[in-house]
Amino acid sequence: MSNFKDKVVYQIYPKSFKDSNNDGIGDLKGITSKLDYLKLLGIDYIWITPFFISPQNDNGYDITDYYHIDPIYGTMDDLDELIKEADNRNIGLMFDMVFNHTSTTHEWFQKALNGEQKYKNYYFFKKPVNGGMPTNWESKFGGPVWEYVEKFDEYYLHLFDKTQADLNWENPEVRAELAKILNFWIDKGVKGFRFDVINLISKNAFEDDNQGIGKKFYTDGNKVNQYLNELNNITFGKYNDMITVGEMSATTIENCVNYTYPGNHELDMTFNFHHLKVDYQNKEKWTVMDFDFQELKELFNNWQVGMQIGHGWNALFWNCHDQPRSLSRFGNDTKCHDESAKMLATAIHMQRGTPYIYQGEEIGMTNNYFTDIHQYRDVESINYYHILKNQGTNENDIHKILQAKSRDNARSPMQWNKDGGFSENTPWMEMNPNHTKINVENNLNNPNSIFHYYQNLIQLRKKYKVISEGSYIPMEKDHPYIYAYKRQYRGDELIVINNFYDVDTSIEIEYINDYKILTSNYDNHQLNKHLSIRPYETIVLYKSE
Ligand code: TEU
Ligand code: CA
Repeated sequence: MSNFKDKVVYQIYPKSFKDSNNDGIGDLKGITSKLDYLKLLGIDYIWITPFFISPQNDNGYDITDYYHIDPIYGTMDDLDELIKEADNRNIGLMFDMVFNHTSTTHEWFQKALNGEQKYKNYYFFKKPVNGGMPTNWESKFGGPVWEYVEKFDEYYLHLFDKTQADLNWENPEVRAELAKILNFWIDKGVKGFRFDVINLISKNAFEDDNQGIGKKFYTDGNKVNQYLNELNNITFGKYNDMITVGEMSATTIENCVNYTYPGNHELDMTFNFHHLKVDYQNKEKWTVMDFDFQELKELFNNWQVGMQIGHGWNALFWNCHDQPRSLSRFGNDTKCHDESAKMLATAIHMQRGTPYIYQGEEIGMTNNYFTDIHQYRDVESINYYHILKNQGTNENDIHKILQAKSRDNARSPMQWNKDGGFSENTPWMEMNPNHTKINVENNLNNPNSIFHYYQNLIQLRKKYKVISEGSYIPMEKDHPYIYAYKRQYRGDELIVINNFYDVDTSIEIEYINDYKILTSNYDNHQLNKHLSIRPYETIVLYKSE
């Protein structure tokens, strides 16, 4: 466990970050070439999504070989150089460990298909039940979770794509193999791990789900804490400078406290996604709806307070490679582009937890608004295009849904300059045409840019312990436009005020003259007890005893 409270993590989706050899696909050398940019931003860690050998059906979350780099991303020498150059800049690398499943092209699965019992036991092969599938569960990417293998007259389990077979963690040999992979990368100089859907690894029972799609039988399962504690003890937990984060699907506060309570020796922090479902109509992702602001505030307040009471720790984020761009979703990506980007950044970075910045967020990248299915690359988006089509949804409505919800909104290439600057070749996915204006170069040249605002937020975290260590107290719970909270630490206090709407509004602040402004996305403030707040305004007030 390292001190991760005053750290900031930057997430890189390597395929779309920077292409060094002009084949249209981002790569490791591309990342190395941009380390100075990341150093300038001020981040401490880079989480890189998987670049291991993979058929790329799910862009690398389907791994064939956890020890080798996919040639599209470079070589082991390129990786060694990246680790060394990052280390020279005091930046640690976090690798993404996809341990719930492997690709069906993995040697273990291939041996299983050849009938080797040892390897069949690495996965879940089950006999048909009443002549059909073992359970009625549905895959996260649509369709059933069971794939039939004729020669065994058995099905194997895949919670995600049918080329991503779930590993059987009950089998101690599987756990030993996974620990070996972690230790291999630790020896290479890796400083942390992000664990993919790690709360799905313990399957409680294989029964039909009469109310849902099967989640309750494998989410936060009975043995997940035991498995994580075991991994911790024999791998990263032996070092005092490792940072770990678990991606938790459909989890609870109570479970995330257990995963991150320091005395449990499991993980440093967890991602949860509840705040990113407030624009799901009837809990259904593939719908279009304005976000429910009151629900968003309630979720933030409950998670912030709940994790604090339990001494757990949150990973703070709006964006990742699985989510549409927050600026298009919770802000205003046209008229109030810069203001709302800065407001959203503040709302998250001042919370109790460790902030994660997803590539392009720091320059205000937006959704892509694709209009043709051929512009999409993501397996989930393409599957749901067909599912919605089969349900009779018209083409136009399907596009509106994908424009709002597709993961590809986050996966278009990084916008380095007015010409793109990602690659000299046609990129694997189209670049957003707004790169002519929204790009790194413009951000670096403008002292008031979103980039410089993020840079300042990171510097403030390093300077003020109340940001990294303070307690969290909700404010203005019922305000229709404002999300506000206090942070307190040993006589220091912050008041963080965020207007989520394109409206003028106000709030009352007692003893406002005791405070100074730490940061804001507007200037010319009049600090009155009755504080006027402009559209998408954010203000952080600070006082010290
Ligand atoms: O994602 C887990 C997950 O359940 C969701 O985020 C999912 O991708 C989608 O949003 C459901 O609507 C992780 C990875 O981050 C993702 O990229 C992988 O596709 C997935 O696991 C499988 O490994
Ligand atoms: Ca390349």
